Amino acid sequence: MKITKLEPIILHAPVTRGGIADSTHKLTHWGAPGVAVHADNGLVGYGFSGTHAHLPTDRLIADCIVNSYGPLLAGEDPREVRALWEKLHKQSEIYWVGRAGITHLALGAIDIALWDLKAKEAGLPLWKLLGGSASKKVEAYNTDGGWLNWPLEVMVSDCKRLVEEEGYRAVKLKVGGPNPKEDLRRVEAVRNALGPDIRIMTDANGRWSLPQAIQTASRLADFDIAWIEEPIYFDDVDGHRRLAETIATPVALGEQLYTASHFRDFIQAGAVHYVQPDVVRLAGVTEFWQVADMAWCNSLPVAPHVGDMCQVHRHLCFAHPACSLLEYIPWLRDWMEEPAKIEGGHYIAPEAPGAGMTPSRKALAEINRA
Ligand code: 0YR
Ligand code: MG
Repeated sequence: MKITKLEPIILHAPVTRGGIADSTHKLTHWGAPGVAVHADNGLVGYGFSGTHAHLPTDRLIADCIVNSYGPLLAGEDPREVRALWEKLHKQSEIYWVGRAGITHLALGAIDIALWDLKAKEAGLPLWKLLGGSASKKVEAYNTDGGWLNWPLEVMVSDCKRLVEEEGYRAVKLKVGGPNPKEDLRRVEAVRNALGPDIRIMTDANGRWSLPQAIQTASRLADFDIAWIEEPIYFDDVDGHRRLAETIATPVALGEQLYTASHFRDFIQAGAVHYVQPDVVRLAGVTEFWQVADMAWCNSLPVAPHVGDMCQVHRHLCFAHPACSLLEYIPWLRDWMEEPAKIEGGHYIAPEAPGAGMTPSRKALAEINRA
């Protein structure tokens, strides 16, 4: 099997109720800039990054995929994905300008597309190619009921519906709003509505200073929260270490970290409890696996962040021993050939061969080709 052509793709999918916000981000669409990698046997591999649908930036990512990395892939065998990852990763003209950011997101999308081809060629869903089992329990927690711009009553009724009608046993609430007392009121209202047995995660998206985080996270502990996510600025290793040593609630982070060595720094420092790598921010499946192994060796659970809207991560969770809990956000549900499926609060193992990012026919017809 040989790579014949790379085709850029940009997909922008509307988010729930026309717009969501956390303490730091506000968006109306989820962006999926990526690539279709064509092979000489007719198979097509798909891989996408995850963005806030900023078209000029999405074009840079798609352009980097096709024009910076593309020529290095012509004629190569996509089944040699780890060797190709290494070849692209050590391309000095490219990493000279970016060992994180656009070039890294581009590499991630390519790596996913190559794993997709490898799995399609083998006729296997990626989780099976990676040695996983469909009988493994992969629990889903839902983030889509807890946005910071949902009025309190809407948030409470959404969370109740997710638990009582859809079967989730865990939901995530955004905190880090302008008034910390309001954060506490919102979490308390959801705790009272859901009762003591449902797990509630909280996510401040990097908003707080260290003293704010110590104060508010300590008070959130009254509502028995499962973790506090990104309490302070994303890159602050020592701040998270000090926080983790100070508060009783576990610290979760990783969605903004680009590289395995970045994760190594947080893990070695004792600055993270729940490790949240994202296959679309790391350089794909290949680097995700490096991080998950590292977490596993340090007795830390991996609960991936779903910049891929869980399409690829569900495969990884059925295969990697560190992963048994996975976020769920539904924004690509209407665009994928085999959207993520959850029953009774657990992921169903996908059946189609590949890595899970093949757009539906309808989506392909509508997609804005970059
Ligand atoms: C905006 N999940 C997150 C939104 C989400 C963000 O990017 O999707 O809140 O990525 O923090 O844990
Ligand atoms: Mg988060």
